[in-house]
Amino acid sequence: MKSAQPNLHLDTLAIHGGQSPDPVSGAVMTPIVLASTFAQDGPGVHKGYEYSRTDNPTRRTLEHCLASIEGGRHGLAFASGCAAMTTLLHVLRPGDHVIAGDDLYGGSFRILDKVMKPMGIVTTQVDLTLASRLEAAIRPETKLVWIETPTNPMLKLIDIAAIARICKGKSIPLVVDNTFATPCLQRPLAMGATLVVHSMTKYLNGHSDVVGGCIVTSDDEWNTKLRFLQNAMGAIPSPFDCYMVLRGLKTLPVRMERHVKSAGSIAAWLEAHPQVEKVIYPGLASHPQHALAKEQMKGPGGMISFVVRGGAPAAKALLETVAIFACAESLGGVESLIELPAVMTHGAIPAAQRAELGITDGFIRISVGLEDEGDLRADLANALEAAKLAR
Ligand code: P1T
Repeated sequence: MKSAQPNLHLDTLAIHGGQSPDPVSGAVMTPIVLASTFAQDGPGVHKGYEYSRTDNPTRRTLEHCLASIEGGRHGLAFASGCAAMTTLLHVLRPGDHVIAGDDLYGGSFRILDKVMKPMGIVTTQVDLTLASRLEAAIRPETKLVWIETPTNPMLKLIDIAAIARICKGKSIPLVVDNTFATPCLQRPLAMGATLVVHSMTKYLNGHSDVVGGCIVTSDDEWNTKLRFLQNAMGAIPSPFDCYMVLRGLKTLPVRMERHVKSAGSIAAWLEAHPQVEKVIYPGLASHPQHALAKEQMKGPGGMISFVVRGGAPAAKALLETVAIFACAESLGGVESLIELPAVMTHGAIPAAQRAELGITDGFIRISVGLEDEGDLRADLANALEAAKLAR
């Protein structure tokens, strides 16, 4: 069976990575194998598959594709981004210490704070925009460093190569949540990260119709541990969802190009709008890490955060007025989404911590979709007019 070579370009791997026409029928698309179990010629004599929690042909194809696009040796798919994270964190033992960035998806924070902490795994959150802050936070029992970059929702950037160098010096594995950037814009493994995680729910699937997650690594030992936990804990995606993500991945590079282009022009337009107090987008010269964005990323992404003048009433009016943007959690789909992190995606973060980060009542996050850029701007202009009148 011919299979795509790993030295091909990302655009090719997104379509062919881990895939080849079905040897039985010649079907060019990966079959969805729904079987929960696989016939064995005799006890323990099988064709590589025993039971679908352990391994499944559709999932294995997706896992190969994910590994190929992230430039890793091993890919593992899970039922959600949170399932991927929870499974990974179960490698740790009571007494182990985690250092995480200070700005994380609310659900990721909740796993560390409400699931792992009661199990004796303590996390220290540090603003790692200055990589040197990591060293001061490392303890003898630090077993993992966990970062998002760009972060959710503040869009802060963390210097992956600098953090990876410090981690390597102390033999601490570095996990990078690459959900916001995708491998199209950022390759953490090539910059020294040990593991990459994704919420596949977002850009990788790209159509807001699957919840999924994944981990990619080139480390054989990590792969063995994670594969054990993937089977033992069982937080696996369905074959149908695996097929859907494989299908979505084929257009990932094309979609990312358009997300970046539209987000760039909408961010600049928002920054000039009188009703907007502040815009955060790594592609703007006003972003404190604009230089790092250019160095570390191939493009500044499709996510924009901004503060609307007028606080909570203005934000409420804006989110109730938009017509093309949907007021909804999540991101990375073909359709544009708008949300209020303080109430929606980051409600799990304590109010004081939110305030310290700058997640105020007028702080809005948008996921720029693939609609006509002018239509999106007009939709925001109309909603910003409503925000101006709100009190
Ligand atoms: O929703 P799930 O597939 O379980 O993925 C969790 C997750 C992990 N990492 C990052 C960076 C994320 O943004 C998410 C999910 N985020 C949202 C639902 C959101 O609207 O931000």
